[in-house]
Amino acid sequence: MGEENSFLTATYLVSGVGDFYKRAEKIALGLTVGTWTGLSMEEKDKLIKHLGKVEEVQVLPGDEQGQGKALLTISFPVLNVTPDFPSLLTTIFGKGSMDGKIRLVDVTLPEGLRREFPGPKFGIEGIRNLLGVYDRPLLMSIFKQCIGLNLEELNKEYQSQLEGGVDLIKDDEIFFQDDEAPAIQRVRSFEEKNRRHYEKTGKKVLYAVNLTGPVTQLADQAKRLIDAGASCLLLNVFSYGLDVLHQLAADPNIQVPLMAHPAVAGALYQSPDYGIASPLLFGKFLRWAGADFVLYPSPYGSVALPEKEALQIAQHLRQTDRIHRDAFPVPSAGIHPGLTPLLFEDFGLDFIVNAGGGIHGHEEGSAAGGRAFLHAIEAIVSGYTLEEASNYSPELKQAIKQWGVHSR
Ligand code: 1AE
Repeated sequence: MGEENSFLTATYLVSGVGDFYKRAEKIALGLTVGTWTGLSMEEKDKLIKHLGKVEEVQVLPGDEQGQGKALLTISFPVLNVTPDFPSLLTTIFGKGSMDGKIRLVDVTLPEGLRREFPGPKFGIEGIRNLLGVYDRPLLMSIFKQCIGLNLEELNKEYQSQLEGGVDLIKDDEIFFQDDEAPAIQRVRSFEEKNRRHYEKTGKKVLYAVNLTGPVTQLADQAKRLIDAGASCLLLNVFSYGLDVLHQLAADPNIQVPLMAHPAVAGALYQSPDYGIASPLLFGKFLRWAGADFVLYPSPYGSVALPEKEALQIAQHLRQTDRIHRDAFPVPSAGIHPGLTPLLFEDFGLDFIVNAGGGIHGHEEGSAAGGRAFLHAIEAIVSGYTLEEASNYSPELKQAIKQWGVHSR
């Protein structure tokens, strides 16, 4: 990297007994130039510019088991890293991630280093321009029944999702290469449907096809899908690693939006004492890596995140800075139309309402499920309640009957 006198910082939440300042010094030394044995003075002098430094030790109230807690902030010379996630993560949270109760809660990068990460190619404005929708949260439908279906059956499902009036349709993340309906054929077929839908209704729709396969073939597969007409790519980013998203986002031949799915991320963020905090993982890291859309658990529904964390993620993704475009928060899982008022209250205009079961589980079918959501969203942004809107929308009325309306 070669940025002399420039530092990145990492903040850790640690728990345990003992001297937290000493623990911070051990991290600063152990993750940079030192180890558990001493080094010669001569080497120390030479290596001083690579040494980590304790910036802050903030002792927090301990827990009921008598364990103390503290936030430790360490600065690392930018000289120590190359501008990629493998180097960054190994430096700040490599071996140290296994050293007792320690959780990485925040990272700040100096501007020069941050610029080396691609960030989203489209951002919120770019996506809205692609879709021509500016005045409401977007609506995305998730394919639910897909494994084991042939192309004809999937075509029918796609068509009914389109007819529901959604803005985006995404593959389920568990849908991999499938002989009955290979990704290339799905793209050709669904994008043709998108084209016809646009001719008929004037409405544009993006299809996020699941980008899967061995990592060494991923960029080529992405290009094949784009050549076949793909308008958006879905990536199980945590199964592959953040650098894979980074490389796709930085690839000049990949000029479609990238959607990051959170599969496997629970193993990284769920523990209060270990792993990586969700606002950092989904908010900062995925934006730096280049996701235009970030799916993550909403504060409500079947797989939930604490509200504060879900809002912090959205804040990181939508922060305006001169370096990276913003990205769409997609708080997901177990979403149904009766949750739209709460979601709108929390996330405002620039987020995506994303649903699988809440669309396909509608008693009148998936098209009605989509319309119920759309009517709910349109009502809420116009200042109506769902109950009021349901007088004009039988689809919404039915959805409310099935799942209710949620308030705080
Ligand atoms: C947090 C990810 C949500 C997701 O991937 C998914 O498939 C949700 O489905 P539903 O809406 O819960 O049926």
